[in-house]
This record gives sequence, structure tokens and C-alpha cells, in this order.
Amino acid sequence: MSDEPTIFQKIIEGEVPADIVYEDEQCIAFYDVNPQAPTHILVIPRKPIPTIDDVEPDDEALIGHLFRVASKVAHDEGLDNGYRTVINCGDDGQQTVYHLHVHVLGGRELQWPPG
Ligand code: DGP
Repeated sequence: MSDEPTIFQKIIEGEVPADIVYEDEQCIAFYDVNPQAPTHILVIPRKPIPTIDDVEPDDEALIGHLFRVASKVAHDEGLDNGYRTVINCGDDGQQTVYHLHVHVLGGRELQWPPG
């Protein structure tokens, strides 16, 4: 894995623009550039944790916070009939950006199982 800052690190640092819908001292949330549903938001910690496998015991409250923010932004977007959260991990999980992120997808009836 590269030591280069990820595109999400650049978004956090304001070097790359993003359409931010929520931010606080622990995380930011912004629209996915390649939406897979009518609403597709990413919630990311400011802390550069590469994958869910890299979460440490001290991060447990942070991970809980990400899900509370995912719920908040989903409802702020009007996804009151339901939505999906996804965390891809590693190559088989189709993770492409190695900065932990929660996908929030909604605005249509989603299929299950995912591909
Ligand atoms: P994943 O495959 O789980 O690693 O998802 C990465 C997501 O990040 C993917 O849905 C596309 C999105 N993405 C990649 N680059 C950018 C970017 O520069 N801006 C925004 N807003 N989203 C990006």
C-alpha cells in the first residue's frame, strides 16, 4: 500500500474539493463522485484509518460516531424509508480508496444480495 495521501486525505485537508454535507471534529461526510443510488454519501473519519481491519480498540467510539453521523445524514437527505450502509474492505471487497469510509446509499429500493 502506498504512503501517498489518499484522495480522501486531500479532501479532509481541503486540497481537493468535495460537496460536504456534514462535518465535525471527528469526521466529514460528502457526496460520492460516482453515485450508485440517487443518494450516495461517504462518511469518513478525519483519522486516516486505511481499512476496517486497522481499527484499534481506541477507535471504537469513533466507529460508533461514524454510524450515528451516517444515520443523521441519511435522514437529513430524506431517506426516511430506509437506506443502506456499506464498508468495503480490501481487494475482494472492492475497496478502492484506502481511507476507511461508510457508504450511505438510498433513494431507491436496493437489491440484495449485492454483486
Ligand atoms: P470504495 O470502493 O468502497 O473504496 O469506495 C470509494 C468511493 O469513493 C467510490 O464510490 C468513489 C468515491 N470517490 C473516489 N474518489 C473521489 C473523489 O475525489 N471525490 C468524491 N466525492 N468521491 C470519490
